[in-house]
Amino acid sequence: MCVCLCVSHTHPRHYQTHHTAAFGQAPTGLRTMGKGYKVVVCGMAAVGKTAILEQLLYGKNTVGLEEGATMEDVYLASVETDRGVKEQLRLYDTRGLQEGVELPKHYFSVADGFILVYAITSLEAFQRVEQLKKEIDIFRDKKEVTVIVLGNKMDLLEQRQVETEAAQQWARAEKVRLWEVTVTDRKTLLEPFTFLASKLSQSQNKSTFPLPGRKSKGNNCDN
Ligand SMILES: Nc1nc2c(ncn2[C@@H]2O[C@H](COP(=O)(O)OP(=O)(O)OP(=O)(O)O)[C@@H](O)[C@H]2O)c(=O)[nH]1
Ligand SMILES: [Mg+2]
Repeated sequence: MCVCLCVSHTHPRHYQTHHTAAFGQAPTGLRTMGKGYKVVVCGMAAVGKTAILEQLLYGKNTVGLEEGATMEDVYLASVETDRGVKEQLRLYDTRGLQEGVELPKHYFSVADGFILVYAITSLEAFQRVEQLKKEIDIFRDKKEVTVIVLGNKMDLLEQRQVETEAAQQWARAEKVRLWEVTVTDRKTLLEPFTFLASKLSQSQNKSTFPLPGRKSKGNNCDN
C-alpha cells in the first residue's frame, strides 16, 4: 500500500525552502501538486505533531532527538486513498497550544480537515482536543470538514493518563474517528492518514457530483 509520498516540505518563515522525499517512488516534484486539501494539524505543545509528520512523510523516527517548537510549517503530501487514488494534502503543522494560546481563527476558515493530536500521557492534552472539536463546530461556518483524532505516544503505556475506552467513547459521541498511535511505529500512522484522504475525497465528490441513481434537473448522468 503506497500511503504517502511527500513531495515538498516548506517553511513559510523562510524563503519557501523545498525539500523532497519519496517512499518507493521517485519524487514527482512540485509541478504535479494540485492545490490539495488543506489539513490543519493541531493540539497542545509537545504532543508529537511534528514528529508524526516527519515519521509519516520522511520515515524519520525523531523520538529522543532534540526538536524545536514549531511556529508553522507546511508539508505537501500525496496520500493514497482506500480506492487507490492519490489525493494531495497540504498539512499545516501548527504552533503548539498552551495556556492562553488559542488556535488562530483563520485556520478554521481555510481548513478542509483537521488532525487533532493529544498524547495519551497527558489528560490536559486530551481536554484541549475536546475543546478544539467544540471550536471547530462553532467556527467552521457550516462548511463540511473532516476531523480525525490521534492519541500519540502509545509506546509510553506506563505513563498513560487517557484511557482508550474513555477517549473512544468521546470520539463516538462526536462522530469522529480516533486512533492511538506512536511515532516509534510508522505502521500505526498509515490507517488514519489513508482514512483522512479517503474521507476528504468522498466529501468533495459528494458536493461536486450528483449521486448515482439521483437525477438532478438538467443534468443527465445516465451515459
Ligand atoms: N516516546 C515518544 N515520544 C514522542 C512521540 N512523539 C513525539 N515524541 C517526543 O515528544 C517531543 C515533542 O515532539 P514534537 O513532535 O516536537 O511535538 P509537537 O507537538 O510538534 O510540539 P510543538 O511544535 O512545540 O507544538 C519530542 O521529544 C518527541 O521526540 C512518541 O510517539 N513516543
Ligand atoms: Mg512541532
